[in-house]
Amino acid sequence: MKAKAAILFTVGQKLDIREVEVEPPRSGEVMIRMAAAGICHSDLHVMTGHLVAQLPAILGHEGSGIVAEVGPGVTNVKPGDQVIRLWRLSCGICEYCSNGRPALCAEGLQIRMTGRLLDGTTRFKLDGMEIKHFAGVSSFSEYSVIPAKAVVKIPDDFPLDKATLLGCGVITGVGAVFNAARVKPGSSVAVFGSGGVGINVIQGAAIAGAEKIIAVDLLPNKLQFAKQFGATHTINAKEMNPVEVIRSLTGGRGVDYAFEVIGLPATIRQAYDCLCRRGIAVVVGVTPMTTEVSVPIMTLVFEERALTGSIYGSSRPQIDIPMLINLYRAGKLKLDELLTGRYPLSQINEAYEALERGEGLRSIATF
Ligand code: PAD
Ligand code: ZN
Repeated sequence: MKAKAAILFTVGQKLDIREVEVEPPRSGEVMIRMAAAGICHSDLHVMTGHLVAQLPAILGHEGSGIVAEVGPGVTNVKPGDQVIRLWRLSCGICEYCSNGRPALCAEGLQIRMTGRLLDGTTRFKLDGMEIKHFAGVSSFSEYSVIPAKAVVKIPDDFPLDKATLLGCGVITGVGAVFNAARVKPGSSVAVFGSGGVGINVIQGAAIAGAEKIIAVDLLPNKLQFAKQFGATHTINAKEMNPVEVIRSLTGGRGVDYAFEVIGLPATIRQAYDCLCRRGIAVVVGVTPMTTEVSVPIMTLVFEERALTGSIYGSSRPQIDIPMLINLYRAGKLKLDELLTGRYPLSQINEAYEALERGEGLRSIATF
């Protein structure tokens, strides 16, 4: 089967739209006809070399579509089902899966590091050349093949464009609040970075019943969005020192929870510095893999502050995605307002340029 797809051949280049050959799904795999794919900063990190991936690869790790074909042994979905694709495969039986932390499963890491599916091969070819699967998803392709365990079936009447956003931005942001930090009602929260993922930390904190939600960004439009999604206070870090303002907004105490959703050592340190005693800082943003951050032992030990990370919202997608769908249907989770841009696959580079300029919140590529 032929499909148009956006390929990254070399770090620093734009995505190239090419027609690739997609092989049928093998045992335990499904082929998806993509409906939409999300424009997330993590793909941009791959294009700039901040995040390492095997190339050439079809990028994209947020996406939704319809099952076109299933390989032998697949029982959880059938052709015609609407699905969301997960960028972290999990085996379901290892220590981490059993403990409710499937994003830490080694099976998913294997696909992420090799760019090949579990049998060690790829389903994409371009003129006979092997093309890798980014994050095992490669959502920037009209058709792609993925392990059946890495899809979540969603209701037939759920709009696929909105569903796309659940697959990374929403589950990562809301999940960091619900699963990693476990934000309590009445607590105070600071969020560094109000982009596509950070805005979901903000709305997650609002759903969790936080009393103060302080959004930090450099762009006035993002801070405007932050208010719309539940921020009670906003700070433009270009104009003032966010740590000082957060301390003064909390009467000198500091916040219970701080989230870093940018991916910079300086803002990770700011998130830690604005905590109260026993406060928790959760890093969601991705920095280059060799980056290190230091914090003073004085506050780590004597104030029992915590610094931790959250991958894929520390979520259990088969439980959390249906929960997010229910929250949307109950009018509590904003998805309509989150989707601020649509680009045909042919204009995917323009979508990434708009992301770099800081326009909108979350965009999708459509097929
Ligand atoms: P985005 O570009 O939509 O948002 C980033 C935001 O940070 C923008 O609004 C910027 O204006 C703002 N910003 C940049 N520098 C600063 C600064 N110094 N101070 C305050 N604000 C600043 O990106 P995104 O929301 O798609 O992704 C955010 C990060 O999260 C990125 O590093 C991405 O790779 C990471 C991510 N992590 C996971 C995970 O599982 N941990 C999943 C998905 C994305
Ligand atoms: Zn993402």
